Amino acid sequence: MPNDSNDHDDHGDHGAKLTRRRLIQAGLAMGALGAVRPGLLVPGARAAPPGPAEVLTGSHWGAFYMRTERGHVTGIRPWEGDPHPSPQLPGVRDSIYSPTRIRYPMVRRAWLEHGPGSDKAGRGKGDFVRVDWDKALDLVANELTRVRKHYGPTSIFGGSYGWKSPGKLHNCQTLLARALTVNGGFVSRSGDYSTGAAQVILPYVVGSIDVYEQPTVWPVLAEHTELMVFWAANPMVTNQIGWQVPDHGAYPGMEALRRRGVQVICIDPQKTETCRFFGAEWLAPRPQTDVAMMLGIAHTLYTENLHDAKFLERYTTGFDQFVPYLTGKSDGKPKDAQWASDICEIPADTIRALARRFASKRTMLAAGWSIQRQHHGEQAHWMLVTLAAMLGQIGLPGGGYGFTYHYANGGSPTATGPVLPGISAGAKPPPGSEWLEAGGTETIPVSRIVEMLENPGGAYDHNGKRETYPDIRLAYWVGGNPFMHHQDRNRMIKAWQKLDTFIVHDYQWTATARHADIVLPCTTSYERNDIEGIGDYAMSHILPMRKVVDPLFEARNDYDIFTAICERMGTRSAFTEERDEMGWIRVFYEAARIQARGKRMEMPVFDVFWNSNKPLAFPISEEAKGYIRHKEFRDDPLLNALGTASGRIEIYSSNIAHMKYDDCPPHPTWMEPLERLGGTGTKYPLHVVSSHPAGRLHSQLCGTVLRETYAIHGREPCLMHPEDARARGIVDGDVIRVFNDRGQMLVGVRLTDQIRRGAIRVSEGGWYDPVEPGKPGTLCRYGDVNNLTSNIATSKLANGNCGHTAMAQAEKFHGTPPDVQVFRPPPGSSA
Ligand SMILES: Nc1nc2c(c(=O)[nH]1)N[C@H]1C(S)=C(S)[C@@H](COP(=O)(O)OP(=O)(O)OC[C@H]3O[C@@H](n4cnc5c(=O)[nH]c(N)nc54)[C@H](O)[C@@H]3O)O[C@H]1N2
Ligand SMILES: Nc1nc2c(c(=O)[nH]1)N[C@H]1C(S)=C(S)[C@@H](COP(=O)(O)OP(=O)(O)OC[C@H]3O[C@@H](n4cnc5c(=O)[nH]c(N)nc54)[C@H](O)[C@@H]3O)O[C@H]1N2
Ligand SMILES: [Mo]
Repeated sequence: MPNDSNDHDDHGDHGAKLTRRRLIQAGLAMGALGAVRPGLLVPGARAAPPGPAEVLTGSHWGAFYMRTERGHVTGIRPWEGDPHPSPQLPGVRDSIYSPTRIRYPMVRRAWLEHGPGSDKAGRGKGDFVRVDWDKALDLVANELTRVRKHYGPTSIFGGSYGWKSPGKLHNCQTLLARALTVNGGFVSRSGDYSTGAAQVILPYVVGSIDVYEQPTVWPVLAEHTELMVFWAANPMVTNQIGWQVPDHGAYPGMEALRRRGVQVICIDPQKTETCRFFGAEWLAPRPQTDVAMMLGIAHTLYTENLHDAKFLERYTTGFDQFVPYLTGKSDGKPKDAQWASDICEIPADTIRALARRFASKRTMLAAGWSIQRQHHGEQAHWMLVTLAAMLGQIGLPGGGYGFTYHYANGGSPTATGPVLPGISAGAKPPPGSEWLEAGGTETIPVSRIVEMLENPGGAYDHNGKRETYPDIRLAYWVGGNPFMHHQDRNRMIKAWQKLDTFIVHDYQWTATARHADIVLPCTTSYERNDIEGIGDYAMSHILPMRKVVDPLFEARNDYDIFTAICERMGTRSAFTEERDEMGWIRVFYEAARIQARGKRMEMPVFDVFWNSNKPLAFPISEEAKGYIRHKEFRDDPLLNALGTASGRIEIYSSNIAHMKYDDCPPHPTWMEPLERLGGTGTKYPLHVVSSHPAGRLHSQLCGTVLRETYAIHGREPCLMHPEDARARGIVDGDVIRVFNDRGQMLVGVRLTDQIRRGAIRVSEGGWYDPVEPGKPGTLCRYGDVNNLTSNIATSKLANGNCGHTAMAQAEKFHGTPPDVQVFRPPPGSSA
């Protein structure tokens, strides 16, 4: 891989890669490196010594010590350097011993007895047979060989997306890509589910994907921002986790804003934890109508001459092509506050007042990502940048826009440390083989997997190109849960029948593992040695992740599983480069040490670091604490031109105009989504908000004790406004059935006035628990919200997922609801 991070092609990577590159460049430009104090770095300057049997490690939830007694983890305690430990830590410990652990290699009976492609509709029924590791590995190696020989590398899908555990070596997705690469290639994917639309459109608008880059840092906001607008962002909840090990630096950042009494507005169908933390103003537009609301604000700015014409002139292009649309000159519909109000249900006066307040104050527009995980989601971030450009505060301290204040603690000042390398997908790509760098022979946009399975050889449009779907026979998934994360579960279950073979490694019986033909049990992070950085943006420490306990049952490391498969395929040494676990960890550390030396910092020798049981800290420069996004561009737009066609912010994009897409016009535009609250022709009355859960990470930890803190009658909670409930004869605590034409599920209802009328909230990540597995349309007993969502793509430009596009109906469930089964292992699997 040509980059400093080694995950291929997903947001962690884009995040780490671009952020780091930017920052390293910024650091060089600012002379920050020269300012760093040379000398020996002290591991974990702030850490108190751990107790006798406590091992320091970490994961998506932070760095922590695990206490062990007789080889068993009996306690978990956050690392002292964590300013805001995640309340999910008890679930992290429990995940090791959860009854949902996969214990042994398992093969679906029909597949084992009758071969690949047998009884495809039987997937998900749980009829597994335990096999020993040798047999399981032979089956996998032989099947990969068979499929490749008959159908070629483009018949194997290895683009396995998801939130695999951190760790520079046990990065299971990169390990899968590496194993498939050394054996001749595979089909991978581009983009991710998080920012599928925004990361494709923003390069046309601001010249970079932007959504993973460092925004103006929190200390600058605390000093300069007068009005902080969280637009569809809930940083109090979503900053709990990081792609690497989170530093939780956003929490002291938010605390500082609160202390200074900065005005905060939250624009969200829910009165979020963030809104409550700040005691903020809550504005609850109809979901999916934010672009209309932003246009209403823009119209007021323009007609009241509150927009910054000088900024628009100097730093943007295309405003004059956008104005006729804004004023209605081009289509007869002025996008004024009243027009916007009719769509979004925020009063026109409030919209006008927002425009005046934004313009009169130093305003930061901090947007989350749900608004682009919707039909035509590209428009949301484009319009938000346009609004910020009209306000003219981009590049000023505390003003402009930011897209990562809610994610992985974006806005934490970045330390001046080395970039820790990790395992790469292609051992050593021969010159000219760019496909290796992309991590696959071919790629599809990540969320088009169902279309791909439905239309082998079919053509589709993507970002200006005409592409063809490959003909997939075998899919291999590690470190992700597509039977949670993908939309329209029932359509997906049917599409999955295209596959001859589906292979999964996981440590828990997710719905994905249950739908596999071959299931291999892997270790958790706490059963292996690894190394990782703390803080996706802060990059404040390097963390030794020492093994806490031995692997449970027959679990093996993904690295060892792939090594054994490659051994059988004759490619072992290409895969391992003759290194074992500790060998790799040393290599990564030493590479960082050499880089650090180049920055006049001396890291301790590896053994000292490893045995210290402490993270190694890097200094944060004063420059980093004063970082202002787009300041260089503002200072000199010619010398520091953006990476767009014009070098400026593009409010009109000729590149997009050339594509002539009916679902992505060349300037920000309000377009009706497939269905919405208040939409004409929309069949069902309730908008389903599938926000990210406060009590888990997607589906991770749903199988743990944490569930008891939120489940209602053992089911996923559904928030509903009391008036919506009354109209349906529903009372608090009822089990209700939520349904639409795509699917149905049971959930437990919680009535609250902290969600707007007409919207219900069921977090993504609930485990899919079908009453009749394999049967499309069957009732889900637990509450996987993707039973209800649509598979539609955001547009031909980005082909992003639309997890936040769903309308449904709800009714009281009469009779005895069927027991939830999904938190018990499938029959026969614990023998
Ligand atoms: N409706 C709706 N749907 C959504 C969203 C939404 O907002 N609304 N959000 C979307 C977004 S942004 C995302 S990122 C996705 C998340 O979707 P996923 O990332 O697929 O969800 P996770 O539950 O994190 O799944 C990760 C899986 O990896 C496994 N795993 C962890 N570590 C390892 C390891 O070391 N080895 C192996 N082999 N397995 C491991 C875990 O046990 C878990 O099963 O969901 C998307 N889906
Ligand atoms: N605790 C926890 N933290 C996480 C995750 C997790 O699973 N658990 N997942 C991580 C990942 S992978 C990602 S991608 C990020 C996700 O970050 P986001 O995509 O920003 O998170 P969401 O929860 O989907 O949405 C944020 C807010 O948008 C609101 N919202 C939904 N629809 C609309 C709308 O149409 N208009 C407006 N104005 N608001 C709307 C929701 O009510 C919610 O409060 O979070 C990360 N952090
Ligand atoms: Mo995500």
